[in-house]
Amino acid sequence: MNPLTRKAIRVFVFLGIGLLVLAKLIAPWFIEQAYQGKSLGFLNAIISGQASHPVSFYLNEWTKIVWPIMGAYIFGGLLAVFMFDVMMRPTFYDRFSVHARGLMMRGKSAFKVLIALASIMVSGSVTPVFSHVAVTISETRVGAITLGTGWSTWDYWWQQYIPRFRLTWNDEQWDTYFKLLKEAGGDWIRADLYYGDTEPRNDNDDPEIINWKAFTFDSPKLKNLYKLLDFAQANDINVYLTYTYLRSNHDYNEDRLTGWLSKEAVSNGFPELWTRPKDEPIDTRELAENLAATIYHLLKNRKYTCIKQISLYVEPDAQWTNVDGFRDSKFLGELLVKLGIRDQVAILAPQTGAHVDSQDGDYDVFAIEDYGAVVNWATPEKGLQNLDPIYKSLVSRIKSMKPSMEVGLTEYGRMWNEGATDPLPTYLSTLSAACLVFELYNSGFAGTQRWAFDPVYHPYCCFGVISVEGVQYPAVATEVTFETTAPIITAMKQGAKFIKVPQTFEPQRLININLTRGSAVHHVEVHDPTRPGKGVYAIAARNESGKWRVGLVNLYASARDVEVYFPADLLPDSLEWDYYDATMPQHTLQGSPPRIRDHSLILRMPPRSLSFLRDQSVS
Ligand SMILES: [Ca+2]
Ligand SMILES: [Ca+2]
Repeated sequence: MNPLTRKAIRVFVFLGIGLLVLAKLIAPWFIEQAYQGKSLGFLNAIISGQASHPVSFYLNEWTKIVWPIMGAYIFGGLLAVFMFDVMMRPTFYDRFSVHARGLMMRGKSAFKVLIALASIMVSGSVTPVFSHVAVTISETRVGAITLGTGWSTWDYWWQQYIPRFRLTWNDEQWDTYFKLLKEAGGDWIRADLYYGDTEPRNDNDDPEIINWKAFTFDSPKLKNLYKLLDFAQANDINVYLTYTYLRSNHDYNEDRLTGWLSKEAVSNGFPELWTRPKDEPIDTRELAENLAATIYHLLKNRKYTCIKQISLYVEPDAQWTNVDGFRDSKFLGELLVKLGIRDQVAILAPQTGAHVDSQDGDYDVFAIEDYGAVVNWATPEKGLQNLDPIYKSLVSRIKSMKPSMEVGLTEYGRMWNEGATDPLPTYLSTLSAACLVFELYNSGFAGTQRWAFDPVYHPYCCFGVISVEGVQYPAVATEVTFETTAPIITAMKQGAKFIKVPQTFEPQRLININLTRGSAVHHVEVHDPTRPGKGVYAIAARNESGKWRVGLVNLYASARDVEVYFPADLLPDSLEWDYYDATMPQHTLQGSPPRIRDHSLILRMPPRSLSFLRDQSVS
């Protein structure tokens, strides 16, 4: 039983006892007092016939009406408790409250709302049909996308069978890669480098004194990095630059002495490293010196303004021993201060896969990865599960910090699917990943990067959004295996151009182009009548021009109507609707959303779909 109903029953019982005491003990005493003229004046006046009737007559008359009164109380009270209990039931209450909210959103006065609701109850239609989802956008801001939304890119591999294939791309391949990268949207990407490419031998024995002559910034090995940075610079894409691993097997195998910073390589006579055991830098300060010198060159000599963040490690907890993503940021910060560029580039830490709490260090962006969230497609109404609890503490800390630190998700994309069958998982992971992105932006995250804009990933796991011409994938694959990767490497060597994997590329493109850097994220409330009500996700952002971008995810296998309420003072006057659904089309689909009436519009979301409403107001 509803606890409020239990309370109501208690109130009913106590009132009943009170009424009984009043009727049996207090009322007769009053009658006697009044009979003797000792009571209050107006009561005395009621009993005016003292001469014709004895007091016992009045007491008898009273006794006759006491039980009908009590009976009416018990009957009426039980009915009221029952009605109260019905109203408190979640489905009724939600429908009722949605209707009330709908009336209020349309600017009706509280009195009119009350009248409308009372008439609904009296007329007997006590369960107004609101089977649709309600999304209410508030004027309140909950965050801002200051880092951006985009991709991780990846050039340096640890597997023995994956060479630095970007070194072999011809101009046409680069063109198709950049064309797709541009089409895919995204205004924040990761670029990686190998320290051995800029400092093939340690410059000297002192990590605090840079011997510039020992650095090889003109090395052909850096051609790919410069190509990517040039593209980012020309297309207003911000870049986060990092060392992917402590070594690149391809470069290391060509010149093993470039592995001078790897303790294992040095102490074991520079052996094959492709089995990738955990390794340790000889001196983490040397890695910091390499990054400081390299970033100085990129900012000052090559004049890149697109590089906004740098980081010493990716997944330090998983890839290395005896490094600390927070601690080591301090020495890096000191070197950047000495070079006079500390305020020109942000330090990102710790960039871990296993979540840790923020700690002492010199960093401006707290970055983590998420590959743990899951949707069970047999129970979509339960929504995204297994979200890391650290998000909640991060958000509260962001809000309490002054100035607030930016929090970014630097890798995500592989979402675990329960209850899904082939070939849908390729798409469904992107759909559930969209829920994760919405959830994080609604929590105050400042940026997200999807793993990865790279052709060697099989799309089955949802990592792959681009591929190469002429390669047929088997239906199912694990992350990256020789069997799935070798045909792609071969095709690339033969000059195959890049193509998109529509069912992952298109929905991610929708996310990227709509949730752009500089957007403000507004509070949004989703009411989904299907308990527990998490089958629909929403985000409401306003871009730098003040235009709304409203994202909606329908996790259900059936179409759902959603009513979207805009704040009364921030109404868009024209909207366009892009969506991608479980039919897995080759392109994003477009529909015409109905016009906004009384602050809201009703949209029919296709089954398992990602939708974006784009504000086209001219102002
Ligand atoms: Ca050095
Ligand atoms: Ca040095």
